[in-house]
Amino acid sequence: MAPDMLSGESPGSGGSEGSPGSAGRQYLRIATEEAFAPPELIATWRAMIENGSYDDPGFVSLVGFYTAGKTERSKFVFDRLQDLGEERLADMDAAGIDRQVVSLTAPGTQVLSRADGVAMATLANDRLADACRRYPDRFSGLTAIAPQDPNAAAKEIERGHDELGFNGVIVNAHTNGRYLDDPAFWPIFEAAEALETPIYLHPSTPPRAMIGPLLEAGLDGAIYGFAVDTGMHVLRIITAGVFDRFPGLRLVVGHLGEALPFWLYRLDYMHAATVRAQRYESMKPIQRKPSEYLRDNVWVTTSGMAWAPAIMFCRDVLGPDRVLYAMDYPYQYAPAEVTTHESLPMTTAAKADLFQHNAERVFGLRTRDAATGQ
Ligand code: 1DF
Ligand code: MN
Repeated sequence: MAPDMLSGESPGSGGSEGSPGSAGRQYLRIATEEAFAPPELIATWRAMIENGSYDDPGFVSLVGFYTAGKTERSKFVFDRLQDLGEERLADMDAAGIDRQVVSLTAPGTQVLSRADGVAMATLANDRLADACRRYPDRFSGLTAIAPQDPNAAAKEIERGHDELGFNGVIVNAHTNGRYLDDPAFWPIFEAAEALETPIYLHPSTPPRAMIGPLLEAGLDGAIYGFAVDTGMHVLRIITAGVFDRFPGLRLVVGHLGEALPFWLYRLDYMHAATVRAQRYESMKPIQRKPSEYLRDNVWVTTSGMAWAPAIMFCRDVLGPDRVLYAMDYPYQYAPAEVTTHESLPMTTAAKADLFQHNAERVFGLRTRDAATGQ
């Protein structure tokens, strides 16, 4: 691993009593927003950057940076994204991570043509399924899709669930500036709801229509632009009434819900006022308050947000069963942040929920029970 990725003590070791986790921890550490990319996708992106065939400014900013490979960070990230074996496992061991829920990194297939996107999603899923079969105690997977072909995406969700043993679906933000509240995408929601499998709505750079002032200031990426776009994406899904139509649908949102938990009060107040005023054709009455969908249909992960006040706040306003651990490997491979999570002012049982049980419940993971070993 790159030495500058490490700071502070290694959290790998722990207590010493009867244990599901390494080194006698009372619980497993399951990291839930962990990225990979097949070399074929990296090569395709690289060609798109080099021949200028896709000039979306967010794509060029994000993928252009990583494919240029000029910095320690970009080299480390692109190297580790492509590994689903020894290097990744060694990094997990060094950080004390028992299991990764692995998903295709942003922007995934969503910048490709329909046909290329569908083929690439299939390839990525086959590759990830191989790794999960090779290391069943270390990796679980989410199904990659190409939303630009919603019916093929729905079929791939079924294949991922029924044949590949995956535990959810990954969608990497908007698809060419189109958001999932558009009914054209609803076969995706229909499939996920029917199979009771969650959709992880992961960010990417904002689309052309939004990115201007963010990009100008260097704020389009993970520092802030990701959250602006994906937080809005979640709100569009809520206000369009998607959860009224698909009440069993579950979304998982990273980065502590892309700041939405902090907005619950204002969202409810202003949504009610706006609906009452009949100000927008696009904002019709829905059955519940925005905060109710955010509490009942949405789970949040701590990816990139290893900060006690924010994590405790989210547990407080969403419920302790709604917040789950994530590292965001390899983008934020910071083993010291595992220690930060371990130091949260919480009981061991609450930490077991944060690190293990909440993830098992929302993704339907079957991992060995501490007491019975089953
Ligand atoms: C970055 C961060 C890139 C995250 C990611 O995928 C990503 C980054 C392209 O720092 O450029 O998943 N993240 O979730 O924070
Ligand atoms: Mn991420």
